[in-house]
Amino acid sequence: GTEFADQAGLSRIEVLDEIGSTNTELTRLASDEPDAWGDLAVLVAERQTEGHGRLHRPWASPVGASLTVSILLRPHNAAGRPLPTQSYSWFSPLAALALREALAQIAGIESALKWPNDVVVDGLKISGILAHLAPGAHGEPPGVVLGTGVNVSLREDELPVPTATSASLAAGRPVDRTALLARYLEEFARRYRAFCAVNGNADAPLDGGRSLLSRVQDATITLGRRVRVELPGGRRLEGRATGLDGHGSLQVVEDSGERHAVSAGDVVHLRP
Ligand code: BT5
Repeated sequence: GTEFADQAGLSRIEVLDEIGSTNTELTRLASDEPDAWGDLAVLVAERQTEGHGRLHRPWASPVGASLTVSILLRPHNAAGRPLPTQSYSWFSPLAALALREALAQIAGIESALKWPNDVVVDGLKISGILAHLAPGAHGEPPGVVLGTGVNVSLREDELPVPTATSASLAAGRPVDRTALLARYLEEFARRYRAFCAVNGNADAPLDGGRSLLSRVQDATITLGRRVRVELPGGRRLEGRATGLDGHGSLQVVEDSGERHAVSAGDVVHLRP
């Protein structure tokens, strides 16, 4: 644990046998003991009994077949100043890119991002990511808890919804859960440090390479498609998803020509 944390650049990693929700628990732990977790801490559960997604929707995680992990972030730039909170919307796409890389390396699977927070393989959901604010330490701005659920070795009959798949189903062979977790955390930590180093600027080159915005745009299969978007209040939009703006909002152009920047909602990909 500690050795891996040091090597991956994490401040702490803990594994629990069983918990309701790693997101809820890590938020609680971080507010009870603000100094005990550091700036990039990880909580993993062997068994998660009350996992949730957005809007209190349930997240299913069959025991032994899923990864359920939460990451506490207290983002600071190179000068030690807190990152602007506007940059926080980029943490979940950043995590999705890291998971995509881990799935490619460990399971040989090609995956993509579906806006706003899914990782999909051939259109089927293999992972969902849920970010929310966490209490900041000592009067600092809030941190973020970033939860990831990954379907690692669910069999066909264990899939909770018809739109789901698992890594082992997609790869057609067993996938090592621990190896996938380790690679995910390494890939995440590296990208996250690079993003903090540019002060959370999604347009800035990362590690001398392309910007986070352009990497996320390239990996997101929602872009360029016809979509139906259900907004949080229940209103619906239909049109073409043309891109992401600097906050990670989805730009949608309706047939009438009216443009929208959608910051939250559920997307259905429509046939052209
Ligand atoms: C998400 O929500 O996809 C975010 C899921 C985050 C889960 C992690 S696990 C660790 C941490 N602790 C938590 O309590 N949560 C996080 P959303 O986009 O709202 O999607 C939820 C919907 O996905 C559900 O309504 C189902 O339709 C579907 N779903 C549930 N379980 C699934 C699964 N295992 N695989 C694929 N789809 C699933």
